[in-house]
Amino acid sequence: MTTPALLPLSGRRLPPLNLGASAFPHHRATLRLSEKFILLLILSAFITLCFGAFFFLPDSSKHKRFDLGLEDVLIPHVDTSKGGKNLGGFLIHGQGHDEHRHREEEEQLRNKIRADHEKALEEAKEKLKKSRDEIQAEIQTEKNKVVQELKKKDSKPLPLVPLPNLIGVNSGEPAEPDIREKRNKVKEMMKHAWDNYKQHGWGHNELKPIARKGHTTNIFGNSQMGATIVDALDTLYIMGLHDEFREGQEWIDKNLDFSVNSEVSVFEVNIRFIGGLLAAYYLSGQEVFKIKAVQLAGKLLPAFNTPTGIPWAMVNLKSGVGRNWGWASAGSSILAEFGTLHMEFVHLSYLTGDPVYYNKVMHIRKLLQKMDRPNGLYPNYLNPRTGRWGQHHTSVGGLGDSFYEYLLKAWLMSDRMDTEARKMYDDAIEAIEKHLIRKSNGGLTFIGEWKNGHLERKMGHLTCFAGGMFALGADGSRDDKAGHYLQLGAEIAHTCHESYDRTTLKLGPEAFKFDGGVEAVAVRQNEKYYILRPEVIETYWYMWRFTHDPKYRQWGWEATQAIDKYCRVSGGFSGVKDVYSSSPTYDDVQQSFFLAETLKYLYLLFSNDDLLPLDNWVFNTEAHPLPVLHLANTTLSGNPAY
Ligand code: DMJ
Repeated sequence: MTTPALLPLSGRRLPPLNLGASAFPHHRATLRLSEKFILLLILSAFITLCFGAFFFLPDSSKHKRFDLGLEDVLIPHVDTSKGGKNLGGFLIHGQGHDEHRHREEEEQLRNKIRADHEKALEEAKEKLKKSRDEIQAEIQTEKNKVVQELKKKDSKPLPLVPLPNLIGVNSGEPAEPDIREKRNKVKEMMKHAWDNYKQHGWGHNELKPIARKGHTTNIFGNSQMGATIVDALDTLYIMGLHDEFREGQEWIDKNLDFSVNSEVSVFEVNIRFIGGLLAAYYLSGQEVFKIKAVQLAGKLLPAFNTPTGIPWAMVNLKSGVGRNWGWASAGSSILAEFGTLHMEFVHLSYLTGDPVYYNKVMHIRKLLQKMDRPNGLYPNYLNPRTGRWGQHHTSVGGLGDSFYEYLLKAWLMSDRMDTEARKMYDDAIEAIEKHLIRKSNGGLTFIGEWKNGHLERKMGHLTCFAGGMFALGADGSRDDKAGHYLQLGAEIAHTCHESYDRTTLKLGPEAFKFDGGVEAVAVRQNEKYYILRPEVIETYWYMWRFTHDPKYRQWGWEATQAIDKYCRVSGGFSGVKDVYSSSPTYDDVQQSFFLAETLKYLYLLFSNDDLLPLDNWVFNTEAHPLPVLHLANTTLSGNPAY
């Protein structure tokens, strides 16, 4: 006979105990009694084992409690000093009734835990039966729910503030038929750019007009944030393209989402998105734009968490982690980037009643004010950890440009109350005139760049905006030098026009030299491109507004025709790689600033001055008009003394 293998309670399997004949082969007759005895012995050993197990096994309730992480739930107030006994992890007060009640509660709780546990197991089993796609769809639905909840939370109404007096939101239709015709041509170009973006790149940041698909660059991160839609909105509105404006509004309302894991440029997002949304809000009065602008601004704020308060160049919209461009001198932030936030941030504080935005940009200004400046010039690089300048490179073009522009515009936008900004502008312009502005041998005024102690006689297309800036700042200038600055603006406009006129395509190169017999011409191959930039046309427009000299409209028309002839393709508008070549090749990018700025400035150039008058509107650096704020009685800093 073979007894079944005995399984000990510990779970360790013992070898089978063979108690049959084969175990005691020579004692069959005499073993009968001892066989019984052995069986009795085994039985009693088994019973002893069972008893032992009953008394000495660990308290399972303890295991449950820790395994499920319910310590806090099960013993909410363990205080043995008050005469209670802590039995097996549960606090029992006194004896008898209390003890009984606690046992019942304990039992109920256990049952509930068991039931929850089983339910979770069942759900997990059910989940495992589902296909990967089904599980992913469920996860997505859950995610969407969370996003919707967050959206609801974020869309809470902002405080009502009186809208500034909005003057000059009208058609601006010129009386002269030939000017009207030119303006209509610009409007038609806008329609061509928009329609193709809509057809081939809708929702993407930009359009590739040749490949006919969406395009993006690292400044917008890796998400489809519809940069062209946001950047183009106010141009559509000003041109009276209201159906297109509504399409854009609808997309923004339904799709523009900033809770994305995407690293964006703080500066670019501020000037294109926040500026674009604020302008669309002021022009149309549609709340959605204001709400989106404020949501986005909240996502940029973590970029300011640096030891100095000088923001990082880039921020991840989801994690809030910031960093600087790898190419920037010694980990620096860029002057034109952290110095081009003021206009939008002042408006954000105005519209929300929250001083946080205003305080951030005023902090930057105060810090810059305190710093030593070599020759009175602001270097383009500043380290946000140490607060020290990086490489001593000063430019009114790339890396520096819009910092100066925003000092002037901060003053204008404050209804000329922000005299501190005006003073900083005046000081900076004086130093720039002294150290960077020169006349070429051929009599062209140009603005060079200061690099480690010497002047580079090269001017960028970007620098050409300065003609308009000098004209805009002429009124109110120190020592009443208005005439001088208007003249300087005219000279820069002339030089920049020459840079266009001396090319084959009549479009301006990215950078041009005044050196070694060369005047206003690009020398290096990688400086010969034109990427639909607005700065030269921007200066023509300001000069037109301040002088009404017809040559500015003429120059603007030359540029319009050149763009239409050489940059237009059937899928939109593209930049060209060489403005000196009669058979140019395309870069296949329709930049969002082409719709925001280039076409807007052209349209305004052929409109009446009462459309967005410069006494009431200030254009941000991406050509988004923001109204002048009459701040005399308004507190932006949270300090009533402001
Ligand atoms: C625009 O995005 C803005 O004008 C910015 O200030 C500098 N350059 C581009 C267009 O060239």
